[in-house]
Amino acid sequence: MTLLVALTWDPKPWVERFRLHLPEHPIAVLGEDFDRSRVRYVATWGPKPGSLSDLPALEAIFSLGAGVDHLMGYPNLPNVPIVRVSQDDLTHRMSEYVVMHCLIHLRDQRRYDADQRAKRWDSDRAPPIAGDVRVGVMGFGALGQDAAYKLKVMGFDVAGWSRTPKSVEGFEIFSGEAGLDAFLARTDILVSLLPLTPETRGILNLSLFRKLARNGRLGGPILINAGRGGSQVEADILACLDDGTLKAATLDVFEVEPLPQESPLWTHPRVTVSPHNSAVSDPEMTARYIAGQIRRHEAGEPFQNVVDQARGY
Ligand code: NDP
Ligand code: OXD
Repeated sequence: MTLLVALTWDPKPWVERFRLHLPEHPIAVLGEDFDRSRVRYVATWGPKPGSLSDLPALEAIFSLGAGVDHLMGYPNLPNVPIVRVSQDDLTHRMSEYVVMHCLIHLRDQRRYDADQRAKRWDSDRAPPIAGDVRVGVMGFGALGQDAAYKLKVMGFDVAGWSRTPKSVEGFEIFSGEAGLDAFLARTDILVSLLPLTPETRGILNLSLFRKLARNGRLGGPILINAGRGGSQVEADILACLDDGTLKAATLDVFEVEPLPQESPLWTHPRVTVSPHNSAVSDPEMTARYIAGQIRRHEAGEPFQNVVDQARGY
């Protein structure tokens, strides 16, 4: 029985890796000829409307990333488990990104980059140390927790915010609407690793930025968003950068992707842009992970990292 690869990007490297790691399963590619009645699994990112219908033997859909917002709005989504990626390779990539950008802000590296371009030797500045800086991680799940541990190793004072109350040794964790204001009030660098759901759409907005700490050591609050662009209101980010509510923003995700050429974010002196690649899904590691999940399922064990469709993540 078949694994169908349904992608909006070049499926070739994925098909090669799936053939290697699932030799017992024929691999079909959306857009080529295949027998729909034999498709047992789909591995997908951004499937085209209609591509997941008429698959009577379907047992599971694998999202090729950690986020599943690309599937949550899909019309007539088949009623089978959706399994998302949650594995070390992707998690570690995200933590690298988060730690790197927190350190860049801590050490004011963008200013030293400008000094270098201007051949300016200004050695008089003494940055705070990590222990003086409070990082707030919004979304304290698989990615948020790993990033938080690594930030803590660097010395940052880290807290988390999640939807439901939780206790993770070594961290103060705030939760829900009730905990949000207190979480923001102790945050100098706000890192969002939230999934995009109806509750988190547009949450990174003017009213939230105004609640961030004003007494921090970095000269103003900083936003790092590597969750989803739909969670941020870009007009508010720009307005807050201009009126000093935010000192700087590092954005990996955007309301519209690719970021339109005319977006002022590209050239804003206090915005750092990356092209939604803070934690890419590596075909080799992801195919291995999905093959492992399929083997578990075929051995009668439950899938791991199944999406709760009512929650939306
Ligand atoms: P998890 O499901 O493990 O964690 C999600 C976290 O967000 C949980 O702590 C959850 O709370 C919290 N959360 C969800 N909704 C709310 C809410 N309304 N209020 C407060 N907290 C909320 O996901 P991952 O950590 O694996 O991934 C997170 C997201 O990162 C993905 O959904 C994706 O959008 C993004 N991502 C971006 C990538 C990139 O390249 N830019 C790469 C990979 C992922 P609770 O613990 O209570 O459930
Ligand atoms: C993901 C992503 O969700 O790359 O994995 O955005």
